[in-house]
Amino acid sequence: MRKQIDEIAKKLQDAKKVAVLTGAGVSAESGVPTFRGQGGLWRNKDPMKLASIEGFLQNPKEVWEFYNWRRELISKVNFNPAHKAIAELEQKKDDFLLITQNVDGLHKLAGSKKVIEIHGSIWKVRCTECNNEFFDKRPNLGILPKCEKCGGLLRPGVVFFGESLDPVLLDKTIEFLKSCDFMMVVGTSSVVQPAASFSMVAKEAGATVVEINLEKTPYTSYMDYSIQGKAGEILPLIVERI
Ligand code: BV8
Ligand code: ZN
Repeated sequence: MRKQIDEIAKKLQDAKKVAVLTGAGVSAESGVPTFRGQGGLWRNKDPMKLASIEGFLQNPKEVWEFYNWRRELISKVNFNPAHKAIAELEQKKDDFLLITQNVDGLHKLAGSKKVIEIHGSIWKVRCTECNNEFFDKRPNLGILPKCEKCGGLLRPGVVFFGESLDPVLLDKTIEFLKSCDFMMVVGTSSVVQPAASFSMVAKEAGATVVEINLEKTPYTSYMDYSIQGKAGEILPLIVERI
C-alpha cells in the first residue's frame, strides 16, 4: 500500500486540475450511518424508499420522521480526518473541485469551499407548493412542517431517488471532469447514478482515477489505483505528501 500511496501522491502533486467525488463512506468515521452499510439505516426500513419521491408522496409523515432522525444525529457529529484532508488538499491545488453525494454538510464544516452538493443538503427545506427554499439548522423540524409563506407542506432540500439532479450543478460537474487530470473517488459504493459514472467522464478525459473505499465497487476495475481502506486513514497519508 505504501508504494501505491507514494505513486498516487506524486501524480497528485503534478496534477493541474483535481476533482474529488465523495460518498457516505467519508462521513462514516464521524458516526453517520452509510446508506448500504451493515445493520441498515433506520428502523430497518429501506432508505431507498424513504429517500424517494414516491416514498415522500405516499407517506410524508414517515419520511419526515426519517429526516428528523438524521438531522438530530448529524447535528451531534463533527467532521473527521477524511473531510479535513480534502479541505487541506483544496488549499494546495489552485484548480480543484469537490463533488459530494452527501447531504450532511460535514465537508463545509471541515473548511471545504469549492464544493458541489450534487444531492442537495439535509439542512435545506423547500415548500412543495410555492418552492420557497431556505436553510434551517434546527435538528428537528417536527412532523409535516409547514411553509410560513403559504402554509404548504415543506420537504427536505435533497434530491430524492427518482428525481433529476439540478441541471446547473450537473453541467458544472461534467464541465470540470471533462478537463481534469486527476480524480479521487472516496467512500462510495458507486451504485447511485449518475454520480457513479462521473469517474468515467474523468477517465475519458485522460485523468488518473483513484478509488479509496472499504470495499471493491463496480468501477474498481476501471481505476488506475484502488485502495481498500478507511478514508480517514488513507487520505491524510496522501495529502501530507503534497
Ligand atoms: C436521476 C439524497 C434521472 C437523499 C441521494 C441509471 C441506472 C440505474 C439506476 C438509475 C439510473 N439513473 C437513475 C437511476 C435511479 C437512481 C439510482 O441510481 N438507483 C440506483 C440505486 C440503482 N438514481 C436516481 O434516482 C437519481 N436521479 O438519475 O435522475 C431520473 C429521474 C427519474 C427516474 C430515473 C432517472 C437521483 C439519485 C440521488 C438520490 N439521493 N441522496 C439523502 O441522502 O437523504 S443518494 C444517497 O446515496 C446518498 O446521497 C448517498 O451518498 C448516495 C450514494 O450512496 P453512497 O454514498 O455510495 O453510500 P453507500 O452507503 O452506498 O456506500 C458507502 C461506501 O463507503 C461503501 O462502499 C462502504 O464500503 C464505504 N465505506 C464505509 N465506511 C468507509 C467507507 N469507505 C472508506 N472509509 C470508510 N470509513
Ligand atoms: Zn410555500
